[in-house]
Amino acid sequence: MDRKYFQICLLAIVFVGTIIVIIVCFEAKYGIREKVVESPFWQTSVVYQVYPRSFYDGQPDETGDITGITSKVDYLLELGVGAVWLSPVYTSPMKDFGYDVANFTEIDPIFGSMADFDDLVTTLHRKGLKLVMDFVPNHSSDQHEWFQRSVRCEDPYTDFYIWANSSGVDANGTQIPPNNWLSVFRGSAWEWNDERQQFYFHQFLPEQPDLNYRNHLVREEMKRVLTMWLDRHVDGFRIHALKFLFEIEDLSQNEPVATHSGVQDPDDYDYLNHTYTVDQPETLTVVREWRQLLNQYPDRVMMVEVYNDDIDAVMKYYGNETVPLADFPFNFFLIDNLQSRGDLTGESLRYTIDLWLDNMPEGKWPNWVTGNHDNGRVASRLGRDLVDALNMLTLLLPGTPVTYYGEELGMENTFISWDETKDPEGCRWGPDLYQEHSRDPERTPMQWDNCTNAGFTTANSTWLPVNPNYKVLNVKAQTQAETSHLKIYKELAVLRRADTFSKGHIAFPVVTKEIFSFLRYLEGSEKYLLVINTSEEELEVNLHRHANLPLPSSAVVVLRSVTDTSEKTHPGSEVPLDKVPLVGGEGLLLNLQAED
Ligand SMILES: *[C@@H]1O[C@H](CO)[C@@H](O)[C@H](O)[C@H]1NC(C)=O
Ligand SMILES: *[C@@H]1O[C@H](CO)[C@@H](O)[C@H](O)[C@H]1NC(C)=O
Ligand SMILES: *[C@@H]1O[C@H](CO)[C@@H](O)[C@H](O)[C@H]1NC(C)=O
Ligand SMILES: *[C@@H]1O[C@H](CO)[C@@H](O)[C@H](O)[C@H]1NC(C)=O
Ligand SMILES: *[C@@H]1O[C@H](CO)[C@@H](O)[C@H](O)[C@H]1NC(C)=O
Ligand SMILES: CC(=O)N[C@H]1CO[C@H](CO)[C@@H](O)[C@@H]1O
Ligand SMILES: [Ca+2]
Ligand SMILES: [Ca+2]
Repeated sequence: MDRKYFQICLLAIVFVGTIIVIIVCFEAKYGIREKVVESPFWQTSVVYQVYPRSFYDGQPDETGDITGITSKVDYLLELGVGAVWLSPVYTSPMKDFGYDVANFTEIDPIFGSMADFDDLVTTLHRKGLKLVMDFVPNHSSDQHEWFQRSVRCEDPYTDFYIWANSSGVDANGTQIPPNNWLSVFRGSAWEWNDERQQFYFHQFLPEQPDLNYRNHLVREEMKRVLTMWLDRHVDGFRIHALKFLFEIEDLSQNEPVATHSGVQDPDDYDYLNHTYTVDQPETLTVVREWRQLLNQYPDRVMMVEVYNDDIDAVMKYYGNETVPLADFPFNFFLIDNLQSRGDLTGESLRYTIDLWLDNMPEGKWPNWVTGNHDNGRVASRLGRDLVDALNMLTLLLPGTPVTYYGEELGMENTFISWDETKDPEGCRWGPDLYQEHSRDPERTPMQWDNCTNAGFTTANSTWLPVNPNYKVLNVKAQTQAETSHLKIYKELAVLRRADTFSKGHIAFPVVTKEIFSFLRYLEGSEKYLLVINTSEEELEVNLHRHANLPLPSSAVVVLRSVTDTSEKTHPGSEVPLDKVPLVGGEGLLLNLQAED
């Protein structure tokens, strides 16, 4: 080869190489800066709650476990969710199914080992999914070593829990508690301990003594717990029963009787007005400490569980621009305000959605919850016909949807006989009343296929009975069907990544008793209209007649509920907006094309 030609080639290669190096360096320096402004994962992901006892029994013994979840990661990936929130897997005597933790830094053998846990985290991360742990700070199990040592007054554990002297003995020689405070699960919140000769306080079961957050050593220990999991690469925490963290310091104060509750039974939790035992201002100080701890790690989430009818009390947990606290407190209003079909109208949906959006502090991020391990299944609470509409609603509203396992299939409450009842809250109410209180019906095994035990386990039985409808209602059947709740859910999970949904605005063009609708739009992007028929009747709606903003004359169907089989609303067909046919409970997603 010509020597000169060779030199030119070499020069050209060096030149191109240099350019590439410059580009790579530039990308490394400024590309990272660009990533900082990317949305955090918890804003772009659907959060999917896995109740580990009931998801999949990988090591078959009737109860689901961590290897079971790991073996189903591909299912989660195909479903399109971005983060798994794992209900507690910590060492526990299971008096409250894991919400009574005996060791906050250890995995209970029923769920597997720490190696299994690490494997789950690695597998999820490899597939681009996140893992959020349940953190249960208010109380430990009475089997926790701290409590055992506190009973024996061994320092520094003596004041790790809330201890108080008896205020005397009654005629029968029974110790009288220091005040009238009640447990959420009925009766006095004080339990006498013979060994220490004092009462200890428990907001929940006697086997769940409350930790004493007025003791800074407790706060330090719990921060060590968080750090340990963060160092194990978990992507954040869902914080359990947060409003119960602090009680007032003066234990001689009785709580006042609730004036308007209508409750006559003095052992019922709702008999008292809990002014001294929930939502104390000190709780926010501790949440602030946890926030600061999480901020030392990149892209971690803090979601908090605060049940309260008072929206302002809930919003406080967001903090504000200067003092950020949780990324979000769970929005339970879609559950609380819509307890049964009778509560559901276009107007009540609008009210409930506005309640959150209008009260949320500036710059914060909304979230939408329709079910969890403490509330009945959507299909049973509101109606089977509404399953798709509610998934459309939560996945397409601005904010983060939180889906309880099985809701993508429209799983239903399972009847559980008194003999089979496991939930302590159900058990405490006795055979006549347990059905109103037990949370077992919504905790039954995930329905994978139509094999024995719904394909949940190869063991002979399951810890809670499988819903008998599993033969037709299961993942396999819904994957094979032409249309199904599962298929709609998957399409929604993809669709919501579009700019219109992730960044767009919202408007509510038509809201009547029967009809709820919202519009999602963004300049330069597709415009979508979700229309929901909240009634049980088939309707033909003239959207123009009720619209509070201009709508085009027709729109194209993107998705519809499985219950709608009409030719007119087949996906891809054009529907005139003055004649929109909807079956009862239907959700219809339309693409509004620009008017010519
Ligand atoms: C919790 O478990 C870990 C790991 O087994 C152990 O090292 C630790 O001492 C336990 N902590 C308590 C307080 O029992
Ligand atoms: C509780 O009772 C013990 C023994 O009677 C007494 O020494 C202690 O001071 C009392 N504690 C409080 C807070 O009253
Ligand atoms: C004392 O015991 C009797 C019999 O168990 C019971 O009926 C009564 O209510 C008890 N008295 C008090 C003050 O608890
Ligand atoms: C509880 O007390 C507060 C004032 O401390 C009052 O505003 C509220 O209405 C009371 N709630 C009930 C249910 O009695
Ligand atoms: C933010 O919250 C903190 C703590 O509650 C409070 O001190 C501060 O005034 C608030 N700032 C604004 C701008 O509301
Ligand atoms: C709604 C509610 O109170 N949920 C939980 C509160 O905490 C107890 C004790 O850990 C749980 O049993 C409940 O599920
Ligand atoms: Ca198992
Ligand atoms: Ca507490």
